[in-house]
Amino acid sequence: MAAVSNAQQRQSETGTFDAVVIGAGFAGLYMLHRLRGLGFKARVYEAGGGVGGTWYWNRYPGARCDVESLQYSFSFSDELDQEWNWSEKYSPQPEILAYANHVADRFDLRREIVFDTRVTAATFDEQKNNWRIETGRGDRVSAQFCIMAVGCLSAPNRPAFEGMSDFRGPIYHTGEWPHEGVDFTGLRVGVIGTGSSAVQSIPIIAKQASALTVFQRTATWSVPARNEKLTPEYLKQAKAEYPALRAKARARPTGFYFPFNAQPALADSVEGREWQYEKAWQAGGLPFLGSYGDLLFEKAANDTIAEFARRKIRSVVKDPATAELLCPEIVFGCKRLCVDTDYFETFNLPHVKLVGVSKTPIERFTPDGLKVDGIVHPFDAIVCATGFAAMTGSFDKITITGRQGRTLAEKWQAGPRAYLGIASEGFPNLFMITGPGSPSVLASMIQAIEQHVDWLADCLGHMRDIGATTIEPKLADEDAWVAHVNDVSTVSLRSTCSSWYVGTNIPGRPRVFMPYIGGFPIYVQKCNAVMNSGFDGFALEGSRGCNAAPKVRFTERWQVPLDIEVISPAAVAAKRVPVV
Ligand code: N01
Repeated sequence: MAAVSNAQQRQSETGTFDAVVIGAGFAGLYMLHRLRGLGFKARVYEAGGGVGGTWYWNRYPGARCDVESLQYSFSFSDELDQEWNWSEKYSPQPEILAYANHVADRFDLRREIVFDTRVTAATFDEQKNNWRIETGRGDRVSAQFCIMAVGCLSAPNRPAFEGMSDFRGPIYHTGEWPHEGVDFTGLRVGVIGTGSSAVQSIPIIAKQASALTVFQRTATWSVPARNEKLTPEYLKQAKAEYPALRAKARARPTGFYFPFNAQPALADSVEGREWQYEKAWQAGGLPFLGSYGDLLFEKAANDTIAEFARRKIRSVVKDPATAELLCPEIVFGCKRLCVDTDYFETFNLPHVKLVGVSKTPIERFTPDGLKVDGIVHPFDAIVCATGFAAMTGSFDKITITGRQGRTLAEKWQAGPRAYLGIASEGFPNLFMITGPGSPSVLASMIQAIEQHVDWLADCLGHMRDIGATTIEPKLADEDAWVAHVNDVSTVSLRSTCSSWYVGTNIPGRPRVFMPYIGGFPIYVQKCNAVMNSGFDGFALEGSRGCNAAPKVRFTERWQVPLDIEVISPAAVAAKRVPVV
């Protein structure tokens, strides 16, 4: 069915909805599906021209997910699980986008989605107890509930280098890649950044470019993906076991399943560790971090995996000076671990050069290229693989005004504050799917999204059942949760470096560990407890039966015990940081 707004000339709309959802990525799609199932009148506004969110915008060469496709997918429909066929272990971006489109079509979601429309403002009306939502295309609608499905990594970080407008060639950002693709054949290309987007795109750009220079500020840890095609036999077997795989995934702190060795690294012998690391390195991907249970808690343990990975880099990269520059000094896995295909190998190509910019930052763009340490590097095109204003960047783009005219930006000036990463005091009936303070990016995103949406669907259904007009976190409970999120993060070595997890990739942002690192099942247990207690920590107003037990329609499937074989930061922290 044609979407409401695919016609560029559509009329702006007014009207009233039960819920407005902002964003039509995986979060917005599933939220809409649940709202419709409950009989809520919903509208989704999406800035892009299609569904898919992250996967709509991030079309750079080599873009894939670092969670296996069989797990990076919705789990709410057995039929969907059975009918969709992933072609590769880590399927490429076009296939993930095709999957998002398939979901939109299969569940007939497009009729309520308005594309090419950016929400600019959302304002809470304290008299009417609803939200007024405005878009850049003149829409003025109201809704009892406003649901932010805006994504965690959706607002591109474009560092303001001097002289950018002077550069004569095109400047691309990996997170806003041209839909028609870019042909770098025969061009001199500069890439700024060495995070996941760069690590994936550099080997492919290098195959086209006549010369490629990579500007590296912080050397990155990366593990070979060992990506492979999935055979029909493998898929058949995997699908037969899908429900069990989904259940095992939910019980993991990461929300996805992989082999995990809970033993401490230092309890093993040198030879034992070498064997274990080699085995995991050959298997590839993020599970390499599951080689031992204490790698992200004990620096001495982490040093052993770091030294192994450095040796791997040195064994691949032939030029010793380049190899040393590529060897990270930070804690292994401190920033999001990269997963690559031929990243380090690419630096052996004669036309590929690495320039360190940690001590001598990029000075400026010039008409011909980039100036570093007094030297101009000439380019025909420059790629900024400089990441995102993570977790809160998409909130910043919308003027969100709550009670007494206070904006969310004002409230979050010193860092985001949200109860369970779902809602924020002073902003009744405003919800965040995978917001700051929830596992979000530290879990498999689609599982984290589904759990939030199911919880919200039950919450909204309950509010309707009891006639509640508003729900809003109590300040004391929100403060306690924010403190807990922060406390738990301190037990993880991930809190020790500068990264987008803590917001410091953007100059001037306060340093706050934003995702909840305690572990997915522990977080789910907390959410379930809040719901089962009749929304403990929230104030419900206008209801006929505040204390009524909520009817659980969708959250049932998230009643999962923590996989006790696996060590979670919350479990480690529990000795000194009680789960609130
Ligand atoms: O962004 P990043 P990304 N001068 O922030 C550098 C997910 N993702 O788009 O590290 C010079 O990681 C910056 O340097 P430094 C995934 O969760 C997943 O690559 O700050 N350099 C860094 O090297 C991932 O973590 C997948 O010192 C500058 C780079 O730019 C997240 O998205 C694929 C600079 C930014 O790296 C973000 O990844 C892609 C400056 N002024 C993305 N400013 C998969 O699933 C920034 N940099 C595999």
